[in-house]
Amino acid sequence: MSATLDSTPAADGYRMPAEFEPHDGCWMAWPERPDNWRLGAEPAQLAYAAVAEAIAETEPVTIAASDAQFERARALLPPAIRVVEVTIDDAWIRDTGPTFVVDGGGGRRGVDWRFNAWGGHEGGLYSPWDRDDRVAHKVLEIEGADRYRAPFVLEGGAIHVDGEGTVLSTEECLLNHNRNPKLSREQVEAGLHAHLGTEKFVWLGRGVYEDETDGHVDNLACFARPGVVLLTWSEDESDPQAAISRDARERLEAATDARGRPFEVVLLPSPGPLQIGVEEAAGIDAVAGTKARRAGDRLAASYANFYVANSRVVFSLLDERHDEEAAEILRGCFPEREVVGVPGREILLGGGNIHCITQQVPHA
Ligand code: KQY
Repeated sequence: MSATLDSTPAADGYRMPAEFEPHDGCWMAWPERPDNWRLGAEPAQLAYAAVAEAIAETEPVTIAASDAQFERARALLPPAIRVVEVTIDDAWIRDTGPTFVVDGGGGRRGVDWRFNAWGGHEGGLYSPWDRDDRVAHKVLEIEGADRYRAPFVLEGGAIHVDGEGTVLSTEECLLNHNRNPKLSREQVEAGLHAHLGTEKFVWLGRGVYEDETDGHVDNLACFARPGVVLLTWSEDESDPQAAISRDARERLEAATDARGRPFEVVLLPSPGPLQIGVEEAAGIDAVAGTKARRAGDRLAASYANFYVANSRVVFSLLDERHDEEAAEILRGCFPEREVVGVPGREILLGGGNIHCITQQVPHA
Protein backbone atom coordinates (compact mmCIF):
# COMPACT_ATOMS: atom_id res chain seq x y z
CA MET A 1 0.00 0.00 0.00
CA SER A 2 1.26 3.47 -0.88
CA ALA A 3 0.16 6.47 1.18
CA THR A 4 0.22 9.91 -0.41
CA LEU A 5 2.17 12.34 1.74
CA ASP A 6 1.64 16.11 1.83
CA SER A 7 5.20 17.05 2.82
CA THR A 8 8.32 16.94 0.62
CA PRO A 9 11.25 14.50 0.54
CA ALA A 10 13.77 17.13 1.67
CA ALA A 11 11.58 18.14 4.62
CA ASP A 12 11.37 14.46 5.62
CA GLY A 13 15.12 13.79 5.27
CA TYR A 14 14.95 11.95 1.92
CA ARG A 15 17.19 12.44 -1.14
CA MET A 16 17.45 10.98 -4.63
CA PRO A 17 20.59 8.80 -4.79
CA ALA A 18 22.83 8.95 -7.85
CA GLU A 19 22.25 6.21 -10.40
CA PHE A 20 25.69 4.75 -9.69
CA GLU A 21 24.72 4.04 -6.05
CA PRO A 22 23.45 0.47 -5.27
CA HIS A 23 20.07 -0.62 -6.66
CA ASP A 24 17.45 -3.10 -5.44
CA GLY A 25 15.98 -3.30 -8.93
CA CYS A 26 14.96 -1.68 -12.17
CA TRP A 27 11.59 -0.97 -13.80
CA MET A 28 10.86 -0.86 -17.52
CA ALA A 29 7.64 -0.71 -19.55
CA TRP A 30 6.73 -2.68 -22.68
CA PRO A 31 6.34 -0.80 -25.99
CA GLU A 32 3.26 -1.40 -28.11
CA ARG A 33 1.76 1.69 -29.75
CA PRO A 34 2.00 1.30 -33.54
CA ASP A 35 1.86 5.06 -34.14
CA ASN A 36 5.25 5.41 -32.41
CA TRP A 37 6.93 2.03 -32.96
CA ARG A 38 7.29 0.50 -36.40
CA LEU A 39 5.79 -2.85 -37.41
CA GLY A 40 3.42 -3.02 -34.47
CA ALA A 41 6.35 -2.44 -32.07
CA GLU A 42 7.78 -5.92 -32.63
CA PRO A 43 11.39 -4.81 -33.37
CA ALA A 44 11.26 -2.41 -30.41
CA GLN A 45 10.01 -5.17 -28.13
CA LEU A 46 13.02 -7.32 -29.03
CA ALA A 47 15.32 -4.36 -28.33
CA TYR A 48 13.66 -3.68 -24.97
CA ALA A 49 13.91 -7.38 -24.11
CA ALA A 50 17.67 -7.35 -24.83
CA VAL A 51 18.12 -4.32 -22.55
CA ALA A 52 16.06 -6.00 -19.81
CA GLU A 53 18.12 -9.18 -20.07
CA ALA A 54 21.40 -7.26 -19.88
CA ILE A 55 20.23 -5.45 -16.73
CA ALA A 56 18.68 -8.57 -15.17
CA GLU A 57 22.15 -10.14 -15.00
CA THR A 58 22.98 -7.66 -12.23
CA GLU A 59 19.70 -6.53 -10.60
CA PRO A 60 16.03 -7.66 -10.57
CA VAL A 61 13.97 -6.23 -13.46
CA THR A 62 10.20 -5.64 -13.51
CA ILE A 63 8.37 -4.91 -16.78
CA ALA A 64 5.05 -3.05 -16.83
CA ALA A 65 2.99 -4.38 -19.76
CA SER A 66 -0.60 -3.75 -20.80
CA ASP A 67 -3.17 -6.53 -20.63
CA ALA A 68 -3.07 -6.80 -24.44
CA GLN A 69 0.71 -7.35 -24.37
CA PHE A 70 1.06 -9.30 -21.15
CA GLU A 71 1.32 -12.79 -22.67
CA ARG A 72 3.68 -11.65 -25.43
CA ALA A 73 6.00 -9.87 -22.99
CA ARG A 74 5.95 -12.90 -20.69
CA ALA A 75 6.84 -15.18 -23.60
CA LEU A 76 9.69 -13.00 -24.87
CA LEU A 77 11.31 -12.38 -21.48
CA PRO A 78 13.24 -14.85 -19.32
CA PRO A 79 11.44 -16.15 -16.20
CA ALA A 80 13.72 -14.16 -13.88
CA ILE A 81 12.18 -10.93 -15.20
CA ARG A 82 8.90 -10.07 -13.47
CA VAL A 83 6.06 -8.92 -15.74
CA VAL A 84 3.14 -7.02 -14.17
CA GLU A 85 0.06 -5.58 -15.79
CA VAL A 86 0.01 -1.78 -15.86
CA THR A 87 -1.99 0.27 -18.36
CA ILE A 88 0.34 2.63 -20.23
CA ASP A 89 0.22 5.15 -23.07
CA ASP A 90 3.86 4.56 -24.07
CA ALA A 91 6.96 2.91 -22.69
CA TRP A 92 9.26 5.63 -21.26
CA ILE A 93 9.33 4.79 -17.57
CA ARG A 94 12.22 7.15 -16.85
CA ASP A 95 9.66 9.87 -17.45
CA THR A 96 6.38 8.27 -16.36
CA GLY A 97 7.69 6.25 -13.42
CA PRO A 98 8.50 7.51 -9.93
CA THR A 99 11.82 9.03 -8.90
CA PHE A 100 12.79 7.06 -5.81
CA VAL A 101 14.21 8.83 -2.76
CA VAL A 102 15.82 7.26 0.33
CA ASP A 103 16.52 8.39 3.91
CA GLY A 104 19.69 6.37 4.57
CA GLY A 105 17.95 4.43 7.33
CA GLY A 106 16.01 1.86 5.31
CA GLY A 107 13.24 4.21 4.14
CA ARG A 108 12.37 4.45 0.43
CA ARG A 109 9.60 6.60 -1.05
CA GLY A 110 8.78 7.88 -4.53
CA VAL A 111 8.14 11.21 -6.21
CA ASP A 112 5.24 11.12 -8.67
CA TRP A 113 5.81 14.07 -11.01
CA ARG A 114 3.00 15.48 -13.11
CA PHE A 115 3.36 14.19 -16.66
CA ASN A 116 2.08 15.95 -19.83
CA ALA A 117 3.66 13.86 -22.62
CA TRP A 118 6.60 16.27 -23.00
CA GLY A 119 4.64 19.45 -23.58
CA GLY A 120 0.89 18.85 -23.32
CA HIS A 121 -1.07 20.54 -26.11
CA GLU A 122 1.92 22.76 -26.96
CA GLY A 123 4.25 20.32 -28.65
CA GLY A 124 3.53 17.20 -26.60
CA LEU A 125 4.11 13.89 -28.38
CA TYR A 126 0.72 12.23 -27.95
CA SER A 127 -2.68 12.72 -26.42
CA PRO A 128 -4.23 11.55 -24.15
CA TRP A 129 -1.47 10.89 -21.61
CA ASP A 130 -3.51 10.36 -18.43
CA ARG A 131 -2.66 6.65 -18.23
CA ASP A 132 1.05 7.49 -18.31
CA ASP A 133 0.45 10.10 -15.62
CA ARG A 134 -0.83 7.30 -13.34
CA VAL A 135 2.12 4.92 -13.92
CA ALA A 136 4.26 6.29 -11.06
CA HIS A 137 1.42 5.88 -8.56
CA LYS A 138 0.85 2.27 -9.66
CA VAL A 139 4.56 1.43 -9.48
CA LEU A 140 4.70 2.87 -5.94
CA GLU A 141 1.66 0.83 -4.96
CA ILE A 142 3.35 -2.36 -6.24
CA GLU A 143 6.61 -1.41 -4.52
CA GLY A 144 4.78 -0.56 -1.27
CA ALA A 145 6.47 2.85 -1.20
CA ASP A 146 4.82 6.04 0.00
CA ARG A 147 4.28 8.77 -2.57
CA TYR A 148 4.92 12.48 -2.92
CA ARG A 149 2.71 13.92 -5.69
CA ALA A 150 4.77 16.84 -7.00
CA PRO A 151 2.75 19.99 -7.77
CA PHE A 152 4.51 20.58 -11.11
CA VAL A 153 5.37 18.87 -14.42
CA LEU A 154 8.69 17.06 -14.67
CA GLU A 155 10.10 14.00 -16.39
CA GLY A 156 12.80 11.87 -14.79
CA GLY A 157 14.94 12.18 -17.93
CA ALA A 158 15.08 15.93 -17.44
CA ILE A 159 17.31 15.63 -14.36
CA HIS A 160 20.49 13.93 -13.18
CA VAL A 161 21.80 14.06 -9.63
CA ASP A 162 25.24 13.26 -8.21
CA GLY A 163 23.76 12.00 -4.92
CA GLU A 164 25.80 14.60 -3.04
CA GLY A 165 23.53 17.61 -3.42
CA THR A 166 23.90 18.57 -7.10
CA VAL A 167 21.20 18.48 -9.78
CA LEU A 168 21.97 18.88 -13.49
CA SER A 169 19.33 19.95 -16.01
CA THR A 170 18.66 22.06 -19.10
CA GLU A 171 16.94 25.40 -19.57
CA GLU A 172 15.43 24.21 -22.85
CA CYS A 173 13.29 21.67 -21.00
CA LEU A 174 12.68 22.93 -17.48
CA LEU A 175 12.07 26.56 -18.44
CA ASN A 176 9.99 25.66 -21.50
CA HIS A 177 6.56 27.34 -21.50
CA ASN A 178 4.99 23.94 -22.20
CA ARG A 179 6.00 22.53 -18.80
CA ASN A 180 5.41 24.95 -15.90
CA PRO A 181 4.71 28.35 -17.48
CA LYS A 182 3.82 29.99 -14.17
CA LEU A 183 7.04 29.05 -12.40
CA SER A 184 10.16 31.24 -12.46
CA ARG A 185 13.65 29.76 -12.70
CA GLU A 186 14.03 30.24 -8.92
CA GLN A 187 10.73 28.46 -8.23
CA VAL A 188 11.74 25.55 -10.48
CA GLU A 189 15.04 25.26 -8.59
CA ALA A 190 13.29 25.38 -5.21
CA GLY A 191 10.70 22.76 -6.27
CA LEU A 192 13.41 20.41 -7.51
CA HIS A 193 15.57 20.82 -4.41
CA ALA A 194 12.53 20.09 -2.19
CA HIS A 195 11.73 16.90 -4.10
CA LEU A 196 15.27 15.61 -4.74
CA GLY A 197 16.99 16.63 -1.52
CA THR A 198 19.54 18.66 -3.50
CA GLU A 199 20.95 22.13 -2.85
CA LYS A 200 22.96 23.14 -5.95
CA PHE A 201 21.47 23.55 -9.42
CA VAL A 202 23.72 23.38 -12.49
CA TRP A 203 21.96 24.65 -15.60
CA LEU A 204 22.95 23.58 -19.09
CA GLY A 205 21.37 25.36 -22.08
CA ARG A 206 19.99 23.17 -24.85
CA GLY A 207 19.78 19.39 -25.08
CA VAL A 208 20.74 17.19 -28.03
CA TYR A 209 19.83 18.66 -31.41
CA GLU A 210 16.28 17.73 -32.49
CA ASP A 211 15.54 15.97 -29.20
CA GLU A 212 11.74 15.75 -29.07
CA THR A 213 11.68 15.95 -25.26
CA ASP A 214 12.73 19.61 -25.45
CA GLY A 215 16.27 18.81 -24.52
CA HIS A 216 16.31 16.22 -21.74
CA VAL A 217 19.65 16.24 -19.96
CA ASP A 218 19.75 12.43 -19.93
CA ASN A 219 20.43 12.43 -23.66
CA LEU A 220 23.15 15.09 -23.39
CA ALA A 221 25.16 14.56 -20.21
CA CYS A 222 25.32 12.59 -16.98
CA PHE A 223 27.41 12.10 -13.85
CA ALA A 224 29.97 9.28 -13.95
CA ARG A 225 30.69 10.03 -10.28
CA PRO A 226 30.54 13.19 -8.16
CA GLY A 227 32.62 15.86 -9.90
CA VAL A 228 32.82 14.00 -13.24
CA VAL A 229 30.32 14.62 -16.07
CA LEU A 230 30.13 12.74 -19.37
CA LEU A 231 29.05 15.04 -22.21
CA THR A 232 27.93 14.30 -25.78
CA TRP A 233 30.38 16.01 -28.11
CA SER A 234 30.68 16.83 -31.81
CA GLU A 235 33.79 18.18 -33.56
CA ASP A 236 31.80 18.87 -36.72
CA GLU A 237 31.20 22.63 -36.76
CA SER A 238 28.62 22.23 -39.53
CA ASP A 239 26.51 20.13 -37.13
CA PRO A 240 24.32 22.23 -34.77
CA GLN A 241 25.26 19.74 -32.03
CA ALA A 242 28.80 21.18 -31.91
CA ALA A 243 27.67 24.60 -30.62
CA ILE A 244 25.18 23.02 -28.17
CA SER A 245 27.85 20.77 -26.68
CA ARG A 246 30.45 23.57 -26.57
CA ASP A 247 28.04 25.76 -24.59
CA ALA A 248 27.35 22.89 -22.17
CA ARG A 249 31.08 22.31 -21.69
CA GLU A 250 31.71 25.99 -20.99
CA ARG A 251 28.91 26.09 -18.42
CA LEU A 252 30.19 22.93 -16.71
CA GLU A 253 33.77 24.19 -16.66
CA ALA A 254 32.62 27.47 -15.11
CA ALA A 255 30.49 25.76 -12.44
CA THR A 256 31.15 23.95 -9.19
CA ASP A 257 29.03 21.26 -7.56
CA ALA A 258 27.26 21.28 -4.17
CA ARG A 259 30.54 20.40 -2.42
CA GLY A 260 32.40 23.20 -4.22
CA ARG A 261 34.30 20.89 -6.59
CA PRO A 262 34.97 21.97 -10.19
CA PHE A 263 33.76 19.50 -12.81
CA GLU A 264 35.95 17.23 -14.88
CA VAL A 265 34.19 16.95 -18.27
CA VAL A 266 34.66 13.71 -20.24
CA LEU A 267 33.63 13.90 -23.90
CA LEU A 268 31.65 11.18 -25.65
CA PRO A 269 31.59 11.07 -29.46
CA SER A 270 28.26 11.68 -31.18
CA PRO A 271 26.90 8.84 -33.31
CA GLY A 272 25.98 9.68 -36.88
CA PRO A 273 24.34 12.10 -37.61
CA LEU A 274 21.62 9.45 -38.00
CA GLN A 275 18.28 9.77 -39.82
CA ILE A 276 15.09 7.71 -40.05
CA GLY A 277 15.21 5.42 -43.10
CA VAL A 278 12.49 5.13 -45.74
CA GLU A 279 11.56 1.58 -44.78
CA GLU A 280 11.63 2.45 -41.08
CA ALA A 281 9.25 5.38 -41.53
CA ALA A 282 6.92 3.28 -43.69
CA GLY A 283 6.45 0.82 -40.82
CA ILE A 284 4.90 3.39 -38.48
CA ASP A 285 1.10 3.81 -38.49
CA ALA A 286 0.80 7.60 -38.70
CA VAL A 287 -2.03 8.97 -36.53
CA ALA A 288 -3.10 12.60 -36.16
CA GLY A 289 -2.18 13.94 -32.72
CA THR A 290 0.92 11.74 -32.34
CA LYS A 291 4.37 12.99 -33.33
CA ALA A 292 5.00 12.28 -37.00
CA ARG A 293 8.14 10.27 -37.87
CA ARG A 294 9.28 10.83 -41.46
CA ALA A 295 12.07 9.38 -43.57
CA GLY A 296 15.10 11.67 -43.39
CA ASP A 297 14.23 13.14 -39.98
CA ARG A 298 17.32 13.56 -37.81
CA LEU A 299 17.42 11.19 -34.83
CA ALA A 300 18.59 12.54 -31.46
CA ALA A 301 21.25 9.85 -31.12
CA SER A 302 23.58 9.94 -28.11
CA TYR A 303 25.87 7.57 -26.23
CA ALA A 304 25.12 9.47 -22.99
CA ASN A 305 21.70 7.83 -22.78
CA PHE A 306 22.90 4.71 -20.93
CA TYR A 307 21.86 2.92 -17.73
CA VAL A 308 24.18 2.34 -14.78
CA ALA A 309 23.16 -1.01 -13.25
CA ASN A 310 24.74 -2.58 -10.16
CA SER A 311 27.74 -4.15 -11.84
CA ARG A 312 27.16 -3.17 -15.47
CA VAL A 313 26.80 -0.12 -17.65
CA VAL A 314 24.30 -0.91 -20.41
CA PHE A 315 24.73 1.39 -23.39
CA SER A 316 23.27 1.69 -26.83
CA LEU A 317 25.08 0.50 -29.96
CA LEU A 318 24.17 3.15 -32.52
CA ASP A 319 26.95 3.62 -35.07
CA GLU A 320 29.70 1.07 -35.64
CA ARG A 321 32.13 3.89 -36.51
CA HIS A 322 31.92 5.13 -32.89
CA ASP A 323 30.50 2.30 -30.72
CA GLU A 324 33.89 0.95 -29.60
CA GLU A 325 35.28 4.41 -28.82
CA ALA A 326 32.19 5.12 -26.68
CA ALA A 327 32.57 1.76 -24.90
CA GLU A 328 36.24 2.51 -24.15
CA ILE A 329 35.37 5.89 -22.64
CA LEU A 330 32.64 4.31 -20.51
CA ARG A 331 35.07 1.62 -19.33
CA GLY A 332 37.44 4.38 -18.26
CA CYS A 333 34.69 6.15 -16.30
CA PHE A 334 33.22 3.01 -14.70
CA PRO A 335 36.27 0.75 -14.16
CA GLU A 336 34.48 -1.43 -11.59
CA ARG A 337 31.58 -2.23 -13.96
CA GLU A 338 31.29 -4.35 -17.11
CA VAL A 339 30.33 -2.17 -20.09
CA VAL A 340 27.73 -3.96 -22.22
CA GLY A 341 26.50 -2.67 -25.59
CA VAL A 342 22.97 -3.53 -26.77
CA PRO A 343 21.59 -2.61 -30.24
CA GLY A 344 19.74 0.67 -29.69
CA ARG A 345 18.47 1.84 -33.07
CA GLU A 346 14.92 0.49 -32.64
CA ILE A 347 14.65 2.35 -29.32
CA LEU A 348 16.10 5.50 -30.86
CA LEU A 349 13.48 5.38 -33.63
CA GLY A 350 10.85 5.86 -30.91
CA GLY A 351 12.54 9.04 -29.72
CA GLY A 352 14.79 8.08 -26.81
CA ASN A 353 17.20 5.45 -25.60
CA ILE A 354 18.24 3.08 -22.81
CA HIS A 355 18.22 5.62 -19.98
CA CYS A 356 14.76 6.79 -21.02
CA ILE A 357 13.29 3.28 -20.81
CA THR A 358 14.69 2.34 -17.38
CA GLN A 359 14.05 3.50 -13.81
CA GLN A 360 16.26 2.37 -10.97
CA VAL A 361 14.95 1.39 -7.53
CA PRO A 362 17.78 2.48 -5.24
CA HIS A 363 18.77 0.33 -2.28
CA ALA A 364 16.88 1.54 0.77
O1 KQY B 1 14.68 11.29 -22.76
C1 KQY B 1 13.89 10.55 -22.23
N1 KQY B 1 14.00 10.33 -20.95
C2 KQY B 1 12.66 10.00 -22.88
C3 KQY B 1 12.49 10.13 -24.32
C4 KQY B 1 11.03 10.02 -24.65
C5 KQY B 1 10.73 10.08 -26.08
C6 KQY B 1 9.28 9.94 -26.35
N2 KQY B 1 8.99 9.58 -27.68
